[in-house]
Amino acid sequence: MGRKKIALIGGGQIGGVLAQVAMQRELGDVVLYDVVEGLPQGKCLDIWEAMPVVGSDARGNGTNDYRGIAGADVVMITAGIPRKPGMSRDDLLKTNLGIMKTVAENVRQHAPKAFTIVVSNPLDIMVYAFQRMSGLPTHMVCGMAGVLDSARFRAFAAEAVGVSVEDVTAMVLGGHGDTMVPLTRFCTINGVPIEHFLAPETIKTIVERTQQAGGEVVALLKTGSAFVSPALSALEMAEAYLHDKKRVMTCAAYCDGEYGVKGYYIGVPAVLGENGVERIIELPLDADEKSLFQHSVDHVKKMIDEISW
Ligand code: A3D
Repeated sequence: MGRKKIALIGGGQIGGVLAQVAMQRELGDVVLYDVVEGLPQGKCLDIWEAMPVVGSDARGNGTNDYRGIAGADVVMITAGIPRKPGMSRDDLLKTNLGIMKTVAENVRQHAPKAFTIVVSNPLDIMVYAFQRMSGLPTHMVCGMAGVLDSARFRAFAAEAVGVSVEDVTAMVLGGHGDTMVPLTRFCTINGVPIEHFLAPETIKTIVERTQQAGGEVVALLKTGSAFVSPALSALEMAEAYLHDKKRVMTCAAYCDGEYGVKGYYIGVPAVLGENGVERIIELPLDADEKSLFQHSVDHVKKMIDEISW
């Protein structure tokens, strides 16, 4: 029995970290696909040459040929182009939907059994588009956003309380963006509600910082967006699938009536294991949480319904 095969579509900032950490942890052998000639090959060669230092026998291959992803167990998609000067959001969306169509057709052709994790933005649209364009089973396709948003919330909360990040649990639901819903009621320090440790104003500051955390990094970097935290978050999800962990993670999952959402992908807590998204956990949201969640869902639906498919 050989190692698992992990195909990464997009060899940019996130793709590079995904390749490095997946190989370092021996999660599987990596195939890194990108349209830019030499980029995925160069990154993989560099990472592979580092493996003796960290004691990993995982292999990494860069390619510009989709046949390289054949038979992958996991596919992670970060392909896309960032907005260029003078380009409208609509133009960007059109271009990136075009890219997703090619990706979807090739994953369907070469790796139809894979568990696919979409990372490309706008996340909730891209994961919907990938599933729709590939026709792959909805439970085998999901999007990464909630794990990252929750990780950010946990980092800020742990720092404010003065405890280990390991002891903070948090859940951020809804779409990935300004409308995300950090559920403070379900945030605990080793089971003890966060309200026991922090004043309401402090919690509010943490919620707002979480909602704007992506932008905070962009403003500092200036030439790109966060790439280490999204990569590690996506890998947690891949690992839950590959090791059949049954982890409870917030991810953009296909809802078929759960939370009153039918036929769309949205950030909800789900169990990830060998069958992909095995089930969605429905939390008893209170009236305020429900209305914030609904607002987020409506925002995602509106964007999807405006696209001429
Ligand atoms: P970047 O470094 O630009 O990498 C994107 C890669 O996609 C580049 O190497 C391109 O060459 C490649 N690419 C372009 N067209 C194609 C194509 N047709 N087929 C295959 N590859 C192609 O970006 P990044 O790695 O920093 O980010 C990747 C995506 O993730 C972007 O859409 C980001 O907005 C998104 N992102 C999402 C989150 C979430 O939490 C959901 C966080 C951060 C970034």
